Amino acid sequence: MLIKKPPDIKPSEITSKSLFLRRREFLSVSINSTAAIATAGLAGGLLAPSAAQAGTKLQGIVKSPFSTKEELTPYEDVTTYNNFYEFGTNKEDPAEYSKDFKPLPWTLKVEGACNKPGTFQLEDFIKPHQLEERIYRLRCVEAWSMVIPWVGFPLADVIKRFEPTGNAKYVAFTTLLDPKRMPGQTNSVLDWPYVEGLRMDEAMHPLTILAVGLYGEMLPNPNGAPLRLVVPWKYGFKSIKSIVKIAFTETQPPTTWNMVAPNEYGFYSNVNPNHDHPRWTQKKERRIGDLFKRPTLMFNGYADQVASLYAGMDLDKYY
Ligand SMILES: Nc1nc2c(c(=O)[nH]1)N[C@H]1C(S)=C(S)[C@@H](COP(=O)(O)O)O[C@H]1N2
Ligand SMILES: [Mo]
Repeated sequence: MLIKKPPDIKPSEITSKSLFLRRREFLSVSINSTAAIATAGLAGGLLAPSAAQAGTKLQGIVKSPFSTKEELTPYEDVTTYNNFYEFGTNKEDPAEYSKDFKPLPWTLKVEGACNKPGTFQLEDFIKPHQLEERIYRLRCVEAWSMVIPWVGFPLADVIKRFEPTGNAKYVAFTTLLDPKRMPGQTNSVLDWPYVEGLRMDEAMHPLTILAVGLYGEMLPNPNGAPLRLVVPWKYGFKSIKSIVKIAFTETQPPTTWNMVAPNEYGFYSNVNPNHDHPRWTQKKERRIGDLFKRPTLMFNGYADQVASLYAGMDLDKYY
């Protein structure tokens, strides 16, 4: 993961809708980047753990053909309207209460049913992977949605690298547990740490990515710095933030929202307009920034790519 010098940022990388925001942000970011470059040294260019934090430009990103061409949700909305209960339960809380969170240095464990378990510094974990920009829709179970230009790499590539054994049927993910750094964890609204899981074929699907950034920069804290999952055909809560552990398991792992309310949130949690949440409809959603609601699409519009994963399954039973 390399730091991009401010003059290298081409106008072609900036969308017209967000041009103003990006310019404004560019001014503040260049200060961070300069500090990071000074520490890391231009020759090496690798992230300096103490200096590089949210806002640092990522370098060497290729564009993915899996991206949607829909209009992007502005950076401001993507980073100030969040669900991240570790920093509070209101949408504005994460932006406010994650301000002092320093994601780096970050240690990540890979364990369970695989031949090559290990403990990594984030940089070493990311290094073998080609960063891609993936513009995906994110649809929250609360019936709002966004279009976000993620930067990440396929989870499938990561999984192959650790050589799961034949016993690995699921992949389990765990968020950092550190109430001193994540003040929302002093509230018992959830059973901490936040955990999530995917069936192996879902985890291996080419649309599933681990994200390390958005809008061309390291993940902002409210979006799950420094590493999060993104599964675009599932409700937003499956996309677990600030991951410290990835484990291969033989049995279906527990998932946080399922433990809170099993009749409301299943293990699969596929976006499904035909299966209502017990307390509200899932037929429509409001794209953040829009005045009117739009219909919610099966599998969040990714049905052509993912419907076959669930062939023969009763999606009212396995919601
Ligand atoms: N650790 C953790 N991950 C989490 C959450 C959370 O509270 N804690 N909220 C989820 C929910 S409900 C949604 S909709 C998405 C929101 O992602 P975004 O803020 O980047 O849009 O993050 C998901 N990942
Ligand atoms: Mo959500």
